Amino acid sequence: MVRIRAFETRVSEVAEAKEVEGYLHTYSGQEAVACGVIPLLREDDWFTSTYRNHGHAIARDIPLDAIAGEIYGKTTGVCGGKGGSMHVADQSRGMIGGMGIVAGGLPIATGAALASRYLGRDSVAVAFFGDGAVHQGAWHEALDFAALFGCPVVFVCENNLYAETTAVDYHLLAGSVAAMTAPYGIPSVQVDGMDVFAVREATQEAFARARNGDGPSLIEAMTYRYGGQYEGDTQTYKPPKEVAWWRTQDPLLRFRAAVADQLDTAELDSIETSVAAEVVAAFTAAQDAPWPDLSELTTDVYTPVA
Ligand SMILES: Cc1ncc(C[n+]2csc(CCOP(=O)(O)OP(=O)(O)O)c2C)c(N)n1
Repeated sequence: MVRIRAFETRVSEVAEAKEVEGYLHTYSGQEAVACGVIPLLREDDWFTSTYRNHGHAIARDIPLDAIAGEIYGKTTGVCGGKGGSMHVADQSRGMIGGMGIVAGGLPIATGAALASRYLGRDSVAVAFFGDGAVHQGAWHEALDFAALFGCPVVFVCENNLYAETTAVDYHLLAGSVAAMTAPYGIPSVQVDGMDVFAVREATQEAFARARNGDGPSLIEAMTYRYGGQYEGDTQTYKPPKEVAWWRTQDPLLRFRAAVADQLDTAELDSIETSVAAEVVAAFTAAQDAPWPDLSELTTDVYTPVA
C-alpha cells in the first residue's frame, strides 16, 4: 500500500509538471482494495483492470521501472511504451490489462474464467471496475453470462463514490452495487474498502467459492479516490467535509493502527523510506530511457496466429 501511495503521489507531481502526455488517473485512497485482493491470486489466475491501474500492477509485483516506463511511453515500459498509463498489461503475471473503456474488462475476465472452467482448471479471474461501470451493457452481459455458465470470476467494484463527477447517491438507483446482483442470482457482499483485512477476508471467500466450482460472486469495496477523475480535475464537486472524513479512514493509517501492537513503528517507517527511494529511481530511469523507434509503430498491432 505504501509503495502504491508513493508511486501515485509522484504520478500527480509529474502530471502537474506536464512531463507526461495524455490522461493520468491515480489510485491514492483505494490501496486497500488492490492489496486485499491481488496477493491472493495464484500464478495461473487472471485479472482485468481499468484506466486506474497502476495500483493493481504494483500489487501484482510488476517492477516500478516497467510501470513508470510505460507511463512515459518509453521502451523500458512493460508494454514497450505502447500502452501508456491506461493500458498497463503483463500477461506473464496474469494482468490481462488496464482498459480505457468503462466496464470493458468485465466480459474479458469472464472469458478467462470460462476458459478455466472449460479446461477443468481451478484458476479464477477477477474483474476490477468502478461504480460507474454498472450503467454499461457490458456489465450486465458479463454478470448474466457468468451466472449462466457458472464462471469462476470475482467481480470487484471499487466504489469510490463518484463516476467521473457524478455522485453515487445520484446515479446508483439500487442504492448499492451489491444489490444489483440479485436478479442474476450472484452472491455479493459490501465491505469496508479502506480496511485491507476486510477486503482480504471477502476475497478469500469469493475465491474459495470460485475454485470449488460454485460460480461467480461480487465484492463491493467502499472506498474513496483522493485525486480527481483524472489528474488536473479541479474536483469542485466533492464536499470538503466528505474529503476530510475519508482522510481519517486512510487505508495506510488504518493498517498502522491495526498492527500497532504487532509491528514496530521504526520498521514501518524504514519501509516508507526505502519505498520512496525506489519510486525516485523508477521515475528517473523512465525519464532517461529511450523512446521507441519509429520503425516499431506498426509492430505489436496484431497477435500472430500460428
Ligand atoms: C464506455 C465508456 N463510456 C464513457 C467513458 C468516459 N469515462 C471515463 S471515466 C468515466 C467514469 C467512470 O467512473 P467509475 O466507473 O466509477 O470509475 P472511477 O474513475 O471512479 O474509478 C467515464 C464515464 C469511457 N471511458 N468509456
